[in-house]
Amino acid sequence: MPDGKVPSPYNRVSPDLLAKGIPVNDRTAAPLLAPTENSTPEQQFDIIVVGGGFAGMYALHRLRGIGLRVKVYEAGGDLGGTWYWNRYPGARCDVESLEYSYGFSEDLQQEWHWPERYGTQGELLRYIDHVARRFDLRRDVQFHTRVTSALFDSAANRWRITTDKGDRASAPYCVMAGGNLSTPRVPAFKGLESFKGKWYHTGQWPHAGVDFTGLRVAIIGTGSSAVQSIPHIAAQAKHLHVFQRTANFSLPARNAPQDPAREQRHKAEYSARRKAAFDTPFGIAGHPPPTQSALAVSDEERNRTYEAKWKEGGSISFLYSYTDLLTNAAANETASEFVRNKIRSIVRDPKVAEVLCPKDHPIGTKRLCLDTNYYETYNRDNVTLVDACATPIDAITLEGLRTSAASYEFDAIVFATGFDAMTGALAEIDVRTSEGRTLKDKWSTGPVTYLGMMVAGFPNMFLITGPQSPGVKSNMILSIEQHVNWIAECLTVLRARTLNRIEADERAERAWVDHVREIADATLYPLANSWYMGANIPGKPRVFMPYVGGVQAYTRRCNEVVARGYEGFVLTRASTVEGAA
Ligand code: N01
Repeated sequence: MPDGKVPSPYNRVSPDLLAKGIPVNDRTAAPLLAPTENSTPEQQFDIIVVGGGFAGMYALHRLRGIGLRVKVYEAGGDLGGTWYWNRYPGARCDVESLEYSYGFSEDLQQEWHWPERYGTQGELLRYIDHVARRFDLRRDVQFHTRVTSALFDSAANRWRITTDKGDRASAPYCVMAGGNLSTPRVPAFKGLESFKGKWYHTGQWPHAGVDFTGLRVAIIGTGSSAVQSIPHIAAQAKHLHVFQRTANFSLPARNAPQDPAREQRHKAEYSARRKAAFDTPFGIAGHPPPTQSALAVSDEERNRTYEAKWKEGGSISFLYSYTDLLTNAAANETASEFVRNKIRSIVRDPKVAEVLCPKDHPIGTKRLCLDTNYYETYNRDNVTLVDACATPIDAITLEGLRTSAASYEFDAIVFATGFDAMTGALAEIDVRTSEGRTLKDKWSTGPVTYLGMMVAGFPNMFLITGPQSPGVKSNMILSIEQHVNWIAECLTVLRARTLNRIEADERAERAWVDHVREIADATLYPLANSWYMGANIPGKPRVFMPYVGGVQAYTRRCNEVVARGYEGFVLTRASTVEGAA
């Protein structure tokens, strides 16, 4: 694995690697077959959707609703995307479930009951299954199938898709809904293949679960996945060593059973709340916007505010304490130091506490983690924190792991080392046009899109919550619905005007990319070595990828573009040699 990719369960994996317990989901259900030759006849659809997570599911439902023949290809064995793959212990959403759920159907949002404030991975899959059954989604989804190439045949005005199972399919339009955090990456540590124990990646966790009872376990990484899983693994393992390269800020989630009165109130005003969410920066209603700078109040008042937010739990509310926490370093430092002091008060060993205190980035500029008993876990006798910044990991060894300072023996290693975020899923597909343009070349110095939804030079290909959209900096489901609705309306307009091609204009794209960068540069976000910047993948261009101007500004812009006759897009009727829309 020289490039550090986790072997996909649906690619051929050598039997000796399989025997070592590489986390391969659905081993029995997903035959590890070589693709058949490209002799299969091409299937034709009106639109092809790549990915069956929350985005692909809603795209299927919504696009069916405007009368299109839709086909979804999904690599996993079922719907769910992130929630299908990320089955590590403690996996749970960090946005409250009453918000992190579809709003497109009033009946659906009324009938579903979320038992806890934040949904567990299992609960989210149950919800996904309910949605799939209720809207009869699975009949148009082909599972265990990874799209490998997408070619825009300009003369035919069709996207021609091939898959790892040898399928060939085409449609005038395609929707890339492969997700932002769906390509797990294991760093290219020397010696991984020699390790005699088992190893796992949090983002490709075995469906049967893993029993760590009595085992000596290492976990590498301290991002959200690690912060959630560490307390659970520590409770099982004989001993857990946590290898932390960079300390991360985490706030208490304060998860709890759903309060029935709160749920009732929420449901009574659901549609108004969903609407109001579009008028907020993160796409989540119910948090009054801050009105003053953190530097405009006394230390006592500020600490009282932070203390109240700490007790309440959740990240949005905390970052919403003051207007300038993400734009002014001095203001941010007050919040950062508040959390560092909390860490110092929770973790009994002052040396361990100091290593856990993040000092290299302002709070909130990396994805803020939410936890249950994360810092408390370091008070356990069976947990050891290793500072992998001071003593970096040299290699994985036959027995375990070696740092620059010591050797360790483990029965299992957990890689909580993250994803090739935001561009990884698309980079795994050979996207090109019949004129010879490739997305790989176009994005060689970082992704460029118009509104995070289309790429100039690649007509009729839509992205859902792509780079330069608010996606990952928002309530993902709300952003997904906004994108899919925009696309569905756009296709309806094209059809009504007997047009069949839409393409982003290069100048509009450039202006949008500049705008996204200017907004980011006015914040503290670019100061962190985050996956938002591509900083976690060696060699990846360092470009701040999300749009951080807020959901409200972004939605307004998307609506204005439509009101001005699809400003920045070129809509045409392409004469085709076959199958025009
Ligand atoms: O991944 P990450 P994640 N040697 O990239 C470390 C979403 N999510 O899977 O910071 C040693 O955040 C790396 O260290 P450093 C959420 O958006 C949501 O945890 O690069 N360590 C870091 O500590 C989240 O942000 C939920 O120095 C190495 C860790 O691995 C995103 O997914 C739950 C290393 C990777 O952290 C990704 O989270 C889980 C190396 N060579 C995830 N390489 C919820 O909804 C990397 N690391 C709650």
